[in-house]
Amino acid sequence: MKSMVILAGAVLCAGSSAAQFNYDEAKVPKYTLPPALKMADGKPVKTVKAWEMQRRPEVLELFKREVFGRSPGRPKRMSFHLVEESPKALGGLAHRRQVEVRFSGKADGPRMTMLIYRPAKARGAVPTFLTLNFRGNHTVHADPAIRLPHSWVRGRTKGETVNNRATEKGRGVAANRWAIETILKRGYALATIYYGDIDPDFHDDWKNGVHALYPKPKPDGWGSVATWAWGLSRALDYLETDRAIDHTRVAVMGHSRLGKTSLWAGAADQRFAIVISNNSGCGGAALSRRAFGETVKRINTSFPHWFNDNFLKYNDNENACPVDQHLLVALAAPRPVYIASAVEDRWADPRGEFLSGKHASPVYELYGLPGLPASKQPAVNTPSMGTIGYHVRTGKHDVTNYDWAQYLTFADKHFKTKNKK
Ligand code: GTR
Repeated sequence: MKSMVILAGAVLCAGSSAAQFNYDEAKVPKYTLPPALKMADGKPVKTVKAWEMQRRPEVLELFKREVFGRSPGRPKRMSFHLVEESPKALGGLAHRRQVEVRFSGKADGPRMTMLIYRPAKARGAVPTFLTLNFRGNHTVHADPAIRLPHSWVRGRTKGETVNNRATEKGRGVAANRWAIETILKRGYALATIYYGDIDPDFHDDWKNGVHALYPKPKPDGWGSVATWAWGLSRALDYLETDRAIDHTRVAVMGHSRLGKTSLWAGAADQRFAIVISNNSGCGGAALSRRAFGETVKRINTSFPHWFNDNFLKYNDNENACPVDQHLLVALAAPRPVYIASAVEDRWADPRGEFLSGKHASPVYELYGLPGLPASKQPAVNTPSMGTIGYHVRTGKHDVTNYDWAQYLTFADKHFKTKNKK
């Protein structure tokens, strides 16, 4: 891993300053986006069939080859183990399960632990938000029964980790990002996994996490974002076996690098019913060609392990890339996608995130669905919800109760959940 200092939401490498990045709308370069509804050879795409049979596979392949990398399928020997369960968690509000997914079937091999809370009183299978977390399952709630992660963890506060192992000090430290009680009261389950269980977030040349099970990839092989997304698909493999969960109504949600991950998970695996990107920025919902805030070159330099090696070709050369991020959103069609920005999160280019939703809309319209209804970027704290939803809220790079409130409303609308608030 390169030497770097991690600040809230931004990484500054030694010797660089934020001044070299553009935050001026007037200085956004002129660009032409690859059209959603035209094949790479210029042939127009006029029907859902042509989108699904020709253009969508073409775009998906381009993202695999040029951006995120190719992932393997479901491992043959993968197994699921219920390691803990309580029908009366969180003061009786939740039924809690902790499930270990052993990727090679071995207890001491690469594995991830999923924490699942569902409404204790729910009758029948419930819709679910599936999300990765940054600091360990035990950080999402003060619940003392949540297991500490077994994997490498980057501590953020004093004592949260010792030698990159999580400690009790981290319990509940990220709870303000997880509206767990609200989610449960609205009739949804929440399933979460520590992302480092799948692949620890540093560049180690594909040795740790699940990469240990596979040969070192070629230049178009899976980077960490694709690997985390693969882990989400494996989580969904488990959820398909859990009768308390409605696996046909799973919304995959993620913040920041994990928002990039949820977009790619939803693109690569069409079993996800709703895709939610929270402040995902460069390599996520933001259009790369705008080079506003974080750029392709910067992200490839700070985080060489996130994307595949082919993506390096587009450093300072975004226009040469055969895809841009509106096409990542379009890969979710006709499933609903929600894109959330924050005013102070300029590094992630809120306007570029909005424009991705806008430019993905023609694909939804082909299906006879509204894409993103707003013609201009909506005012602050004024969500626009079609089959694509968008908001820009006040505040910084974060996940807030406001964000969750919109995701719940959006999920109610599309899952047709009957809810008393
Ligand atoms: C930043 C990175 C962003 C975003 C963020 C995060 O430093 O530049 O692309 O992913 O990290 O994931 O917290």
